[in-house]
Amino acid sequence: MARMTDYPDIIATICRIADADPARPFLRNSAGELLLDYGRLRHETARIAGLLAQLGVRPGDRVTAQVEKSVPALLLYLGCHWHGAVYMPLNGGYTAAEVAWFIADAEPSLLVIDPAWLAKLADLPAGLRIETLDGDGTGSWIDLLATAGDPELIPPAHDPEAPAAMLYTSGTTGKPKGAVIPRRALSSNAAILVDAWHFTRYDVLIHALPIFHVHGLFIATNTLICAGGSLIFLPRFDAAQVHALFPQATALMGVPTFYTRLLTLRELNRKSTGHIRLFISGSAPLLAETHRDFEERTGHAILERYGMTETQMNTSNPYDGERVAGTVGFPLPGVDLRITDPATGKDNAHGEIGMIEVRGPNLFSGYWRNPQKTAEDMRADGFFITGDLGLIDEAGYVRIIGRGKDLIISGGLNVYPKEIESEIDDLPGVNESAVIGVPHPDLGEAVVAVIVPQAGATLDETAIVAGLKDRLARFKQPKSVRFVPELPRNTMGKVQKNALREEYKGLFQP
Ligand code: MCA
Ligand code: AMP
Repeated sequence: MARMTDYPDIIATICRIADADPARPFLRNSAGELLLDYGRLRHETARIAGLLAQLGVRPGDRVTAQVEKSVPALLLYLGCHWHGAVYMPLNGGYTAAEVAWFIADAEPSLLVIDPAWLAKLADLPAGLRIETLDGDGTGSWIDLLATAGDPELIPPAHDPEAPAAMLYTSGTTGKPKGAVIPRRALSSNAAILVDAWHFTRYDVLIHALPIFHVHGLFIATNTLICAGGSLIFLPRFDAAQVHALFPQATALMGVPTFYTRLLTLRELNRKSTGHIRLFISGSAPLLAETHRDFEERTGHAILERYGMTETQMNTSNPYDGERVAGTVGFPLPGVDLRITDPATGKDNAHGEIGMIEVRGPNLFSGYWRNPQKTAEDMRADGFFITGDLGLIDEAGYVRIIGRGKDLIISGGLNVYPKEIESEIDDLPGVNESAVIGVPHPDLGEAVVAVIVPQAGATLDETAIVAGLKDRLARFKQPKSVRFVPELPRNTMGKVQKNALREEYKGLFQP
């Protein structure tokens, strides 16, 4: 395994490039205008770090951000990284109740929030400093920054094990857990991916992912910084816009929905993608069919990789060598991966399905204030139990076969059925419910609720949708609601979700 200290810190890399080549482009908008070069990137990042110190935010303190994707939002992450504060991004789709819970749990010293979302929040902790940041780059945070003095352009030294970020992941049971990600996980993953995916300073990545998750925030951003390349920074994914930008770019990172939506464009072909050297997919399974269709139309074999919030990236199909559809490739350098018997934890022989476990510098350091959960998910020899089931085939490729955890991935976003079921069960007239994921042509999987009404109650889909509206983020809400007299159960009384998935698998098929 590579040593933890072998990887350059992201901030040190920004400073190194800014010293050598300050005018090198870092960020452009969709019109091709240069928004930041590396010199300016360093300056702006340092200025935010200076302001954080001025506001009394200490290294190790959490800074929560619930903001639209924007350049100031990206810089806030990097400013926290420079200063040593723990960046904690939240999905803008979360409801007020969800956000209140995250804030109470994380106890941040600063909340930077979109004013529209702030208006919905009640009962924020007294003493919490709140600044606003609008999607158009205005707000009290920007006003404050304008008053900050000249920044110190030499960054402080940080322990690679110091926490850099905290991202919440839900669970099959109980409340969400904050995965604490150390600096070392970010820098090691970025350095390893630059090599694995052959990124150089000449690369231009189309950045259309949200920046509240590992994929868009760390994998896309840190890897390009580490290579000294640049980003075309888009507020969201729009297939036609992304396609129109291909001649100006060399790479795209996305979730499978990006590729299924690109495939709906008649103008997608070899010529239109001729300038791109690499298409990467992850966060959810890429259908082998999508991989094949995309290759047929464009000549590009999408490179699929596999990661998690707790582990950053674990495996990748090869850059050179065959990118095999339906697999996530080989463990990345420095990452140990094994398949174990989920019941005993013993190593499985090659070819058998079991629990995927990983170890390496890419791992998180534990769940926030939850040593018990951390201990449950970590083996004594340092392997993390991913909750994903898979096997290693004869050629050494890792195949993800299913999930040991009850999880739906819709358009690359995780939805934990237990959470949705609890909300549905609280609605008037509901006896019980089961929430499942079924195949969906656009989102990969769609959330479906199967509900047993209470005796005598008359329920309809509209009532359920209305009841959930303010209680769950939009992406977690069922795309279809079905009513049944009872749920299928096995002899132990456990709901047979497989039977439900089988029954409703055609719901969204054309
Ligand atoms: C939006 N909606 C969704 C989703 N996104 N519903 C279910 N699943 C979704 N993913 C809702 C919207 O609120 C809207 O509701 C309706 O569905 C249609 O929205 P649409 O305009 O089609 O959506 P969109 O804005 O185009 O977004 C779809 C998207 C987006 C492009 C797939 O969700 C996206 O960028 N996903 C990527 C997520 C990601 O970065 N995942 C990485 C996490 P209404 O009509 O009612 O308003 S995993 C990770 O980081 C690990 C480490 C890894 O391996 O990478
Ligand atoms: P998150 O908790 O948001 O980090 O999501 C991580 C989960 O996404 C993993 O545990 C996998 O279940 C899933 N995932 C990520 N990449 C892939 C992939 N290429 N194929 C299948 N599942 C994936």
